[in-house]
Amino acid sequence: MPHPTILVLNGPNLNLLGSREPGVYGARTLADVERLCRDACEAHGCVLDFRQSNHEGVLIDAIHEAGAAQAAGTLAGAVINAGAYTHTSLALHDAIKGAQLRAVELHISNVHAREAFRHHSHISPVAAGVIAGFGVAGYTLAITGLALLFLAA
Ligand code: CA2
Repeated sequence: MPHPTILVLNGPNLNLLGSREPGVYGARTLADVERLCRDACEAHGCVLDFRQSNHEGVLIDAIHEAGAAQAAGTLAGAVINAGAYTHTSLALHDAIKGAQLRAVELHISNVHAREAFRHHSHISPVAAGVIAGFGVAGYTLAITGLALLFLAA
């Protein structure tokens, strides 16, 4: 499949990146992250679809859409930073599983070195891989990992 799409899906509050909590999430904005992702996708011959929503249902719809595109052969998979929904959302777990989406779970911070309520993820059991703690460079790592998984499939 020439130039498959990679979806990078960002959940709640990630639109605030770069404006607050730079000690935890760094100084780069979501627009900066989008540029990083575009470069990483181009390096792997893929096309970026970059999204952010603060609404669980919008994220679920995007996952369903991505699952259908993956089944049709036009999408390699998705990098998902579900934000705090990672720790709460059975609905996102069910959406990824139901859509049979190849997903890499991504966190900017090392969630395991933070509060106990961030140690459990509803996404991990349905993710192909997990990356956490590398700052926004983790998006590049996740895209590389997803491209490798896609090539190996
Ligand atoms: O480390 C990550 O990427 C997280 O997914 C970020 C979520 C957090 O709830 C997860 O436990 C770990 C929070 C995203 C909110 O991002 C902000 C960025 C700047 C200022 C305020 C929030």
